[in-house]
Formats: sequence, structure tokens, C-alpha cells
Amino acid sequence: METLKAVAPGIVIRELKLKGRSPNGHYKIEGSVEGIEIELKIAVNGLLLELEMEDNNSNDGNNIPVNTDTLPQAVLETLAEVVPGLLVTEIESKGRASGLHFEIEGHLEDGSEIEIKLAADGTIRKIERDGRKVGAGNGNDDDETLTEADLPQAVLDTLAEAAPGIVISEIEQKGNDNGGLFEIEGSLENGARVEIKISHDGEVRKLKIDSDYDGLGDAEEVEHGSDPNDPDTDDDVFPDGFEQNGGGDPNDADSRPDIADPELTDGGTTIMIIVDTVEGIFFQLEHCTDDAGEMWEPLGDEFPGTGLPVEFSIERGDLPCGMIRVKVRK
Ligand SMILES: [Ca+2]
Ligand SMILES: [Ca+2]
Ligand SMILES: [Ca+2]
Ligand SMILES: [Ca+2]
Repeated sequence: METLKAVAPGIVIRELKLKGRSPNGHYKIEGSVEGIEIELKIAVNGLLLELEMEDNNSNDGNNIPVNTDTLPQAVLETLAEVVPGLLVTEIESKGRASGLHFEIEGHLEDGSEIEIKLAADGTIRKIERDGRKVGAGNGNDDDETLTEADLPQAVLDTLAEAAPGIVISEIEQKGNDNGGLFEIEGSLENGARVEIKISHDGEVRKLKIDSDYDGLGDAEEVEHGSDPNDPDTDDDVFPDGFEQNGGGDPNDADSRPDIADPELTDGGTTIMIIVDTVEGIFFQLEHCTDDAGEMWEPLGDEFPGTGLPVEFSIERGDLPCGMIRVKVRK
């Protein structure tokens, strides 16, 4: 609310939705300020994630300056230095606390469009003027993927020792060029998933081996009492890691993770449900057809899980008894 007041004073809210699950959820707010359409996404913790304004009377929609007060000081300083006079028309912040970065769009007095990506500490990752990359940003553009060839020899040596035969699926570099940390993910010949963090000088900072690829590292499984070589220890369909992270007990088939997050919107007429899905499992929404909640019928089609949350919007008036459940199968 504080954030909302700061960036969109006097907003008339037309729609407010909570998306995702706390603590990582965000509010999607649509409304208008003095006739200008505004759309915002604000994280539950108040962090501004996205702000977009559009003038209905303009053909070239995105040209209304937005308030930049919520940007970190370091980001504002960099902007003032490299693109003085920039009128910011769109702000997006991405990533989690540690790797937070900002994508800012706007235009200069001469009319040229600017798109700039910055880390929270003000480091420029990329600048585009009229769609063309200009200057050389420090650090890595996060659109670029790093490959093994980008890794320093010390990191390669450590990797060969700690995870021999690893087939790398992803390399990310955190921090700056000289003291960065490489986060490497991949799989071993036996199918185990490996996540390893190595400093640029070859020191292992974190190593997680997940032999059964259920999201929990072997060490964590030993700690929790689940089986490091069985992705679903209690055979209740849900993988151990998914259970552990979703409030279920991986060792108890009667305890299942919380996968559906219902929310009433539009003045209570619509039920919005976000279902957290798992790859390899099928999901089916059902609604009850009697007041006792004993008879259930499918609502829509069964769908396969992808590992991403899926959102449903259901008219409450279409439900005879107002209850919905999610059925799962392998
Ligand atoms: Ca595991
Ligand atoms: Ca397991
Ligand atoms: Ca399970
Ligand atoms: Ca369970």
C-alpha cells in the first residue's frame, strides 16, 4: 500500500488480484490516475515489480513518464550519469533479492527510445538506443548464456574434480567479473542432478547432489529421513522436494503439499485458483454437485503438470455447491 501511494498517488483501482503464493506472491493492480491507465505489479513485501502507464488518447501508448522514486539510489545515479534527462516510461524489476535487476524504458529529449538494464547496485548490464545496443555494459547481459568456454581454468579444474563427467545444463555468473561466483547446474552419468557454486578462483562454495532428481539434495534427504534414491519416498505421487517445499511430509502418504491457492475476486463472484504443478503428474479440477460435498464432477480438462503454476478463473455462479478440489494422478 505504501508503495502504491508512492508510485501512483490518487490511483482509482479497478482491479486488484493476488498472484502467486506468499511470500513470493505479488499484487496485480489495474486502475487509472487522472484518466491515464495504469498497471502495476507489487510484491507482497512492497517491492515494485512492474509499472506501466498508458494514455488512452495517444496512439503511441507508452510515453507517459512514471515515478522513479522507488528505484534504488545507485540505479538513479547511474541513470543520471549515462542517460541524463531520460523520461522513464516503464520500470520492471526482476529476480530475487540477491540478483535483483531493473529493466527501464524511456525516451530522451531528442525522441530516441532507451532501454536499459541495471543491477540493483547501479551496474549497467545493457543499454539500447532505438533498439540497437550501444556502449559496452559491464558484466554480463543476462540474455546471453554462458558456456563452458567462458569458465576460468580454475573453475573447470574444480568442476572436473567435484562433479566428474557433468553435463552442464546452465551456467550463471553472479557478482562482477573479477570476484564473481559461478552457479553451475547439470547432470551426472547416473542421472543425478548437480548444483555447484564455484568462486572464480576455483573454490567450491556450495555443492548439492540430488541423486533421484526430486528437488532435495541427498544431504537434505538424509536430514529429513526421506530416501535419497527414491523421488517419491511415500508414494503419494508428489516428489519429495515438492512436498518439502509445499508444506507436505515426504515420509507420510497422508500428508500432501498445498498445491491450490484459491482467492475470491471481482467482489466475490469469481474464484481464482493457482495450482502449483509438477512435471510428470496430471491434474484435474473437480467441483462438487451436491451440498454434502460427496459427489464430484470434472471441471474442465485434465492437464499435465509443467512445474509451473497454472491459474484458473471460475465463475462462482457456475458451481452448484461452491467447492473445488484438485485431483492428481501419475
Ligand atoms: Ca533427492
Ligand atoms: Ca528422494
Ligand atoms: Ca511423496
Ligand atoms: Ca506425503
